[in-house]
Amino acid sequence: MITPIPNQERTECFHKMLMWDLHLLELVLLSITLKSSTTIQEMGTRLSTPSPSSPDRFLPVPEPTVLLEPWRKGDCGRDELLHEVKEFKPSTEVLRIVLYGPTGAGKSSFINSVQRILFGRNAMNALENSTLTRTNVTKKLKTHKLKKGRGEPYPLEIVDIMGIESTDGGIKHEDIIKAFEGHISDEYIFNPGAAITNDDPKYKKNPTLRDKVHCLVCVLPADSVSRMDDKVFEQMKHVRDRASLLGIPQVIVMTRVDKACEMVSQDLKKIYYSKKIKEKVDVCCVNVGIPLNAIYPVKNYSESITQDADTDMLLFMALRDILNLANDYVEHELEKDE
Ligand SMILES: Nc1nc2c(ncn2[C@@H]2O[C@H](COP(=O)(O)OP(=O)(O)O)[C@@H](O)[C@H]2O)c(=O)[nH]1
Ligand SMILES: [Mg+2]
Repeated sequence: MITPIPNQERTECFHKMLMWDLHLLELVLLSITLKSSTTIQEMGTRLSTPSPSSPDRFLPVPEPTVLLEPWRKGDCGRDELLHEVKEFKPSTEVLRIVLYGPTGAGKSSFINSVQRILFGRNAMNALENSTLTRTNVTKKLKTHKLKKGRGEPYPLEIVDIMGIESTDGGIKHEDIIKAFEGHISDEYIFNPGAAITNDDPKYKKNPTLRDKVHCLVCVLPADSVSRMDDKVFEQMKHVRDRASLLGIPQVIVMTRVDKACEMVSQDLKKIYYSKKIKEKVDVCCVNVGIPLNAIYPVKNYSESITQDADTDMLLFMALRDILNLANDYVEHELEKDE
């Protein structure tokens, strides 16, 4: 004889079956979604949008690495930029900028890269340090006078200085300030133990506008900026505060983007679609306190010897804005004197 199942048990059993069916349906739907996703971009977006019944109970949800909208848009083509930069005529004889940032950030490489885009061929100017042996680490103030062709001077000087370190082995922020105020002469060897004093033979007591720096460029490496010691940011804050007080324009050049994002390393054109690069730009923005529109991600010409249009574009964009900002500052200072 068959004993009838009590009503309550029958309802529970029905519920369990219904739940299993629902789970099965979720899995089927998820697999259809994945199959019909045509690009990594779509796939990332679909996966990261949890459904009300949350399929992420079954699969880990990967973060999308590609943005649907670029975080920045290019404003003109390479030829236009090249022309604008090469024919730039400042309101003074020569513009002067200084690069500061941690050792190994790519300051010397940036100088070489800028010289290279102006020349249109490989050019060696500043000695880059070897990451393996840490040789050629910049220890003195060196002014690099740029050229736009053989024997043809370009109206820009880039001052390279010793790097900031989290230990006491790097440049003191007081020295960076003295350098951009124009007090330190070329070839001065920095002493990590003590800042320059007024009676040093390399100390200029009354610097002119020609000696002063017209734009401050903080150079940060995209691949390690998130792990940088707070002490480095603290030193930079002192520099920034003094420069802001004097009204000197400030930008960040974020180097080594190819080391920070695999997609960008494969194709530099995708830089403004890279979520990773955008995150690094945000870290720079928050930790140094410089607005997003004054941060320029670049890839330096450090490994390759052949010219590349995408590498050029990023460098040209940074250079064009630095030149314009530096010139605005010079004009403002000249107006004050009138
Ligand atoms: N892959 C890559 N390497 C870079 C880039 N910029 C600089 N480097 C390398 O990083 C190391 C440090 O660069 P360097 O210019 O000497 O740094 P500095 O101490 O700030 O002057 C060198 O080995 C460079 O070749 C970049 O954009 N991409
Ligand atoms: Mg250097």
